This record gives sequence, C-alpha cells and structure tokens, in this order.
Amino acid sequence: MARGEIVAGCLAPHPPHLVYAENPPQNEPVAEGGWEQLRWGYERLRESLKDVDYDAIVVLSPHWQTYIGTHFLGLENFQSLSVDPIFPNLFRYHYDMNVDVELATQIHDKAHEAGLSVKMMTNPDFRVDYGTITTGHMFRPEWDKPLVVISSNRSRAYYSVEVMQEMMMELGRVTREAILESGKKVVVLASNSLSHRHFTTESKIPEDMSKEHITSHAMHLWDMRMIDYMKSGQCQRLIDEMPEFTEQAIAETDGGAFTWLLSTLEVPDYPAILHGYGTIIGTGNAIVEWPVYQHKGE
Ligand code: 2X7
Ligand code: FE2
Repeated sequence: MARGEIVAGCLAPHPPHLVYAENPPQNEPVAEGGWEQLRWGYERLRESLKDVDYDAIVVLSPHWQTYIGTHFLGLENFQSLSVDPIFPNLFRYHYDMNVDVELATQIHDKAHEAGLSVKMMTNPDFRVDYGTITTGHMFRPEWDKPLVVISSNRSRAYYSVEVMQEMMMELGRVTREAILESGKKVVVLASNSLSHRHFTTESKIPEDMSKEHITSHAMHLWDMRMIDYMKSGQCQRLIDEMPEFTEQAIAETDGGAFTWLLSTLEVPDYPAILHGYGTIIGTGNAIVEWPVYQHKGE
C-alpha cells in the first residue's frame, strides 16, 4: 500500500456567524450577508485546494469538550439539528455528516499505544458540536468527503497551557503517523479563532458591519504577531509563544487545536498562505493554509 500523506493543513475558524451570513439551505435563520472579509477568505481557501486530491478531512474542534481524554466520532453517519447555545438566533443547522471510522480508529489506536487517554464515541444520538459543523461547512459545503472529528480534552483548563501543548504535540505526532500508515490523503483542520475576547452584547442586526471591530488594540497586536509568524514560516515561535498568547489574548488556542495542527505538519518552516482575517463579535479570526502539496520531497 502506498504511504498516506497530509496534503494540506489549515486554520479554519468556526464562528456560526459565517454560516448564518452564507444563508445555506441547511440553516434556518436568514441573514442579509455580513463578515464578507472572512467569507471571501474561505472562498479563496476552497479555490486554492480545488485541484488538490484528498480522501478525508481531519478536524479538531474546541467546542467538543471532553474532560476525560480525547474522543473520536465513531459511527459512519451523524444527522441532527445543531443549535448554537449562545447564538440560537443565528445557527440552527440541519447536518448530515459522514465519518471515516477506519481512519478515526487508526488515530485512536495509535494515541492509545502512545499512552494518551482516548475513546471512540459511538452514541447514535450524539449531537455534533457547532464548531465542527461550521468549519466543515465553510471548508467544504458539499459535505462530500468523510470527516474524522477529534474532541478537545481541555487539558489547559485542568492543568496549564504547557501541559495542553505537550499533549497536543503528542496527539499531532500520532495523528500524522496514523495518516501516513493509512495510505490515505488527508487535509487537517484546526477549528479555532485567534484572540477570543467577545463583546458581551449583540447589535440589533447581528450582521450590521458598522458595529464589527476587534475588542481591543492589544488583541489586534497579538493576532498580527501570530499571523506574521505564520506568513514568515516561523511556526516554532508560534509554539513557543502559545502560552502567553493563549493567556493574554484569551485565545481559542486554549482548546489545543492549533498546537495539534502544527504538530501534524511537523511544525512547518515554510510560509503559510493567509486567505483572510476578520473579526466576529470582537474576536480575531484568520483563515490560513499550509500548502504541504507544494513542498513535497523537500
Ligand atoms: O465559537 C465562536 C467563536 N469562536 C468566536 C466568535 C463567535 C462565536 O462563536
Ligand atoms: Fe469558538
């Protein structure tokens, strides 16, 4: 069997506002647009990968929170209505999602062998979190590729950012190994915002873009610093500064997805492609691609 490969890795944030503003048939609320900078960013990401061949999408979402170990969706199909608990006015999405259970089990088993606490989630009534669904929809609205969905074990909340990083570096390493052994071509996605300080009230028309901006200059500076490292291929600095960034920018990197992503890509030293940056209810969001397919054989 040919060796598998990770063809690309992406930072692919999941504010439900993006799906709301797109008005897809699966979502009940209706919007007059909004957050175009980010939605155009997702368009550019999809365009960039349109000729890249892959079999499955592996995503880690901070909104599937499992406090005892890392869990993996473990059934072939999940269908239900997903409602955002904070923004039920924006996100009531009817999803129908297929899972690559074989690959999920391979990653699960590798993680188990490495001593990580893991579990396959096989409850047919389980409701998939809105982070996974929003990233899944914005990355590939056709839903025609199977997903592997990985939970966030919140080790930052139980221990510290440093412990979280160690665990996510290891989870990323075994994810990569399992993918290479699987023979499959895969895209890996970290579903998270950067700075994550929200406004505490919503404007009357949520998509009124005259009200949208970053919550503070400090958050902006942190986001730009991290993006600069991505664009200049300095991912080790991202890892090194993740503790300060996560704490000072209240960043959604606390869920471990970004550290895990960088580890699956072996902490790249080549430039990432920034497809878009924008704020959503004050949080900072970047759509970024590491085009591994361009660096084959290096
Ligand atoms: O989950 C989110 C998020 N990360 C950022 C902004 C708004 C809503 O939901
Ligand atoms: Fe979030």
